Amino acid sequence: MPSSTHQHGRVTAAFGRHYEVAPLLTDADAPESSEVDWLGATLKCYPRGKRSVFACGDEVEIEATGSGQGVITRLLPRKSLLWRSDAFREKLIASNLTQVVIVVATEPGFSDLLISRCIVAAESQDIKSLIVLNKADLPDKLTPAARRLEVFARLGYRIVECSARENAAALRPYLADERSILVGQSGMGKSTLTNALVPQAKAATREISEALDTGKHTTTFARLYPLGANGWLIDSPGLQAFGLAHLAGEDLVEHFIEFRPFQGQCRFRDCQHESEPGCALLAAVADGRIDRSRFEHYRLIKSEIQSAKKQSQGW
Ligand SMILES: Nc1nc2c(ncn2[C@@H]2O[C@H](COP(=O)(O)OP(=O)(O)OP(=O)(O)O)[C@@H](O)[C@H]2O)c(=O)[nH]1
Ligand SMILES: [Mg+2]
Ligand SMILES: [Zn+2]
Repeated sequence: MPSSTHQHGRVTAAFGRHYEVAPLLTDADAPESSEVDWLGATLKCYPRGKRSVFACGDEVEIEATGSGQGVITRLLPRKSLLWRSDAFREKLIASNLTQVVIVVATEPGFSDLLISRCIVAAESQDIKSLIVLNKADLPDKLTPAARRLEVFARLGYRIVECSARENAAALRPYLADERSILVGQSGMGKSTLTNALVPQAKAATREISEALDTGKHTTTFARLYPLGANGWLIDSPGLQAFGLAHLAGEDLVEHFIEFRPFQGQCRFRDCQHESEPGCALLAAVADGRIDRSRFEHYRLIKSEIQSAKKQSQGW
């Protein structure tokens, strides 16, 4: 039963055992809890019960226990959940997102397979994807990097070029009123973008050479920042792998949006799109209606899901 000590909160950082939770103002007439300008006013919260795991972005019910601390008593329903997994482990990344912002840069080089993985994760949760090409201030490298993104642009994914160092304003309209997470490889500039967009953020950034030398990522946990009146932005640690073992293999094809028109068009109902005669997907790859690199990404992710399923079953 709600009492004065019960309130709604948003998980702004997850540290495993404890969480940072920002209190939310709740309005009985409004369908959604509204955010408050909470920077610096978060509570250190522990979950009630040992097994509960929360994600950055979760809306929770908390009970203040005094001196800036509290207990998480309930998880409110998640509208979306981004997580990664291999055969043995699952890791929550963030929840209640409206958008995944995939950050790549003119340098260091980026993986287009990782972009496809991020898009698949977003599509599987019915949330938007946006690709940011950062470090546009390095002109020699801009054209080749932009060219590598054309395949995604042709599919309709939005691409924004900007420079976190010089001017990140181009990105602002895409983030207004959205609940976004910045994801991508280490060194692409996610934290620098966060600092440019959220002046109070002071997210840790470090020279890439130093980051690579120590083999560590600059950002070690995801953190949520308020952005504009109704939105927020999560800065997350660099992704090295983005395992999607939790996806059902048969659904994967749907998360490659350009494959959808060919679904159900193969000669065999149970076509695996490997080497079967009359496969509509293979035919579309052969005549260029489906990009070969995207089909390759599909194959790699699919075989990874299959082998993770076998491993976790102990085969
Ligand atoms: N030239 C240039 N350098 C940038 C830009 N944005 C970021 N950098 C530099 O790139 C390096 C990495 O930036 P970070 O913001 O720490 O990268 P990150 O994506 O947060 O990295 P992780 O936290 O390790 O995932 C730093 O040296 C930044 O100064 C940019 O727009 N232009
Ligand atoms: Mg970072
Ligand atoms: Zn087929």
